Amino acid sequence: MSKIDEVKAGVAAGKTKVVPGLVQEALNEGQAATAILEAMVEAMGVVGDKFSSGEIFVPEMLVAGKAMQKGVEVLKPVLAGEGSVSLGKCIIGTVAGDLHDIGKNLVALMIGSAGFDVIDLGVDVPADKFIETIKANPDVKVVACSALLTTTMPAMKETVETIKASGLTGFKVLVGGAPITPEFASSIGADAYARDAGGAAVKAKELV
Ligand code: B1M
Repeated sequence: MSKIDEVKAGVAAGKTKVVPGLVQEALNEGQAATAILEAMVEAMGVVGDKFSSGEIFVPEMLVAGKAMQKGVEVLKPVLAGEGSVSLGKCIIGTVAGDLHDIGKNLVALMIGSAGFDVIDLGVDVPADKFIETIKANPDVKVVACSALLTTTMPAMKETVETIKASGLTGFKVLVGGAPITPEFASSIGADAYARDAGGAAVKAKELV
């Protein structure tokens, strides 16, 4: 089994203590950080499929998520890059009712490494919290909202609509997450949609 496959298997099995070492070994072997990250994302896909088919349950999904987060910690310095330019502030959060943050954290990491100062509001962020933070940071350039559940898509809609109706200006709203489509993004009035973390960083740069 290749080191990358070992990382993938370790994440899928939720081996939080082993994964960081495997990720470091894969880096030492000369594997690209992006390839290692891709393997971990694939592992989460496997975990999701097993959850859907009733083979595993929430605790296994949770521990796999933790293993991935531990692996990402090792990759962070490599993925983050120099970050010497400043493109302004980006406020990011996972919308109300949604506790998924692995993808949002990757988006924050990539947007940060693209040169933005990231203000991460975490998960389960109500629309009012976005508004309050925008008011406290009137120079914000991008407001980024993530949602991972079909059931929290309405919360994303409410968030974007509340932000747009607030009259606050000077920034663009970027949305994304597994169930979000470009059509949904434009239907709720978002300024931009990105499919993945790398795409979010590219889009955020285009928006300023
Ligand atoms: Co949850 N979960 N989960 N879960 N979970 C999913 C999302 C699910 C698809 C699994 C499945 O059924 N196959 C399913 C949703 C189904 C649906 O909505 N139709 C699901 C469910 C049902 C649930 C619960 C309801 C389960 C339950 O309790 N019965 C529950 C909900 C809790 C809540 O939020 N209120 C729940 C809970 C959890 C855990 C807490 C156990 C854990 C999360 C841990 C954490 O995040 N800290 C968890 C996990 C780990 C998953 C899966 C397995 C993995 C998610 C993940 O981290 N993927 C997931 C299955 C899957 O994804 N295949 C699943 C890796 C990550 C890098 O990808 O998050 O997609 P992703 O992010 C990508 C893109 O989406 C995009 O870029 C990222 C990186 O490239 N992106 C953006 C994300 N945000 C963006 C923002 C942008 C742009 C791009 O711009 C701003």
